[in-house]
Amino acid sequence: MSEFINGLRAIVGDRHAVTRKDALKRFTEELRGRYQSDCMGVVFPGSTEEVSRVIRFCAAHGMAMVPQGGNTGAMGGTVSTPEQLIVNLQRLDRIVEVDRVNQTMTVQAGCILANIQEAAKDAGLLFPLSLGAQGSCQIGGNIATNAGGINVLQYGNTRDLVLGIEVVLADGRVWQGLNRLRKNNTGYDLRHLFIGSEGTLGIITAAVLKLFPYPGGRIVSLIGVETVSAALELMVSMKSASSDRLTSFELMSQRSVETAVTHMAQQRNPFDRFYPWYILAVVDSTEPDPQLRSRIETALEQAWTDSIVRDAVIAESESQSARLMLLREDIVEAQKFLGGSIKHDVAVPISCVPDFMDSAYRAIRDYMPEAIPYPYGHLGDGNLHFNITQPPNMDREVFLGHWKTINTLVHDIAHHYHGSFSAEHGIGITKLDEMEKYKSETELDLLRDIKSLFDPHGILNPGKVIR
Ligand code: 2HG
Ligand code: ZN
Repeated sequence: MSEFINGLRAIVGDRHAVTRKDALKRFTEELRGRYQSDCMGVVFPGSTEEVSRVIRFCAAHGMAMVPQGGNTGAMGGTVSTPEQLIVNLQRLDRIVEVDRVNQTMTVQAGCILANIQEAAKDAGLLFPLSLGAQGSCQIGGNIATNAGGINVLQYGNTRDLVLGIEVVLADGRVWQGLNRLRKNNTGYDLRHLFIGSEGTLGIITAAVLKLFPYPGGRIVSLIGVETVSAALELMVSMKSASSDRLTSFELMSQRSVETAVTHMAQQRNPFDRFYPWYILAVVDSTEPDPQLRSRIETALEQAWTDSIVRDAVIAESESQSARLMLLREDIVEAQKFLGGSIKHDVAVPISCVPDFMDSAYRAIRDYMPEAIPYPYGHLGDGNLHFNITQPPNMDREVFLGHWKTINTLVHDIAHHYHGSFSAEHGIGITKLDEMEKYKSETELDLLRDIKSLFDPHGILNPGKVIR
């Protein structure tokens, strides 16, 4: 083994191939603590050329690799075994070019998402991908997992934000697909195979990202409603009042807001009582637009008159906007104060969300009456984190032992509404069973054929996405 490591060191330099157990922890610790992960070492290539040489070297030795960015994924996509090598892209952290006229940015895969957002902002532009882990996740990982976040409603998933990619293939060849064109209709679009492939088809080393005008005007509101159906009525009227400029339309349950207000020091009840559901709505415009603001106010007043809305606040300042937005972040963090939680990331057609919610609440009540649904999510995309927190008197581990059964209840209901068992977080190793259960044999055959075409010896992130 030491001969193997020495071979890697000859490629990347002594300091950039690590095997010390204490130094590996950060790369093998898994976000949700559900899986044991270990590896034979972590290698940090410093260029596309080095990634290519590492892959060739591993291929020659039959060594399986787990590509890794910021290690912030939720589905165990970067979990490794003691025989596998983690290939971490963090040294490829250069913003290569910002093209203000083309409105694109070319970046290396290891760039931290927040740094990309900053670089775009410095050029008066926006890179709209925005999610909780943005301070540490890397764009290569975002692309490999087709990350979602809170701005998908207006700008789409990562898939919609990537014009081109550079990928190192399983045999070490480099596919230079750094396309900067807005239109390029030349046969199969390979880029889309790699986006969302979770490192199973190749290692993404660079990308061309789409940028947008920076929204200098932002109207953030927090709204209390009685039902999810009312929230959807409100969405329709806010879309129209804002001329379809809704950037986020996020749903939070009473339980989640109450928990954040109780446990997070910086949170206060935004209204003088709690409501069954809350919406955080964000409307963006290039410049501050008083007319747009007054149209939003009128829409909210009308919704209040029509008994769709029970209460609403529109932020008066940037700091108030930030405070309202922090509530959405804090409800995720606050879950842990209720003990263990079993997570979901489903999507259903937006009009089916109320029925999905009713059925899912009923199924949980029937299965484990004391368990506490803690749903929230991206209502504007029909993507719900229908999370369940443990009954207060149950042992945490006993509760988490029901993970699979509770997942099945919720995923079956999403499936019934022609939904998805993974709308945002991908597959990793967490959702392998669901792939087999809910996808057709035809689709699974095609997916397996693609995997064996790109990675015939199964050395790229084996055992992830598809068995
Ligand atoms: C979010 O929407 C993230 O905040 C995390 O996708 C969701 O872990 C979760 O439940
Ligand atoms: Zn989410």
